[in-house]
Amino acid sequence: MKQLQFITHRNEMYDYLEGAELALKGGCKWIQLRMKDADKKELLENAVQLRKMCREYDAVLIIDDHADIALQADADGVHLGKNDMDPVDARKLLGQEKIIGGTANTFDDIEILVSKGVDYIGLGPFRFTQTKKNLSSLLGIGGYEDIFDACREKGIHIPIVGIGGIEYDDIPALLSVGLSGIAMSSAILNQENPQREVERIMRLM
Ligand code: TZP
Ligand code: MG
Repeated sequence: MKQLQFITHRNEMYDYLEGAELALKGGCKWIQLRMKDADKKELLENAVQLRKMCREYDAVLIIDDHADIALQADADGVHLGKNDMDPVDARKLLGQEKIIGGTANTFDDIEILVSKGVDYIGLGPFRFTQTKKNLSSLLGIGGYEDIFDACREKGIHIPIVGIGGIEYDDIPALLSVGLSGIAMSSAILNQENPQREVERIMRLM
């Protein structure tokens, strides 16, 4: 089965944890707590609360950017962007049991992240999105195809998840390129019924 990763965000309707709870209720088994504007105290409070919720639903909890918060909240792992802690240092801090993910925009990024021992890679952006500021070049399906060709050529077989502006109708084509999963935020939260949208996506996975 392919994986849906829900990335938290907030909009006029839902706060971070409200959105996460709807994703969990819809059957999503992987939540990334992403709170770009929060300070560490607020992030830790939300992480501890979401830790409990994810345990109830038997879902994985990953903290965006902050390995120290992942450790303090006893989350399952951390997702590191290019400006965050080096994955090698995060591994020293978190140990072998925790999950470390990294962001890639190119094949070169993937090679570097693999050499640094990450467990999975978030590759994007697929298309324009307002959820993330300072977006890198858009990949489109063609970009993913090229990068997967390069991975196969170099014998790289790490789980890679697509991210950035992905909508329900994009999923089949993206999965057929070779992605092991899809990370989504706004296309779920902006639905009239986010929980039902997650249920629909999970059926597709
Ligand atoms: N990294 C690249 S795009 C993105 C992140 C965190 C945002 C994903 O959210 P959306 O709303 O599915 O584009
Ligand atoms: Mg980040």
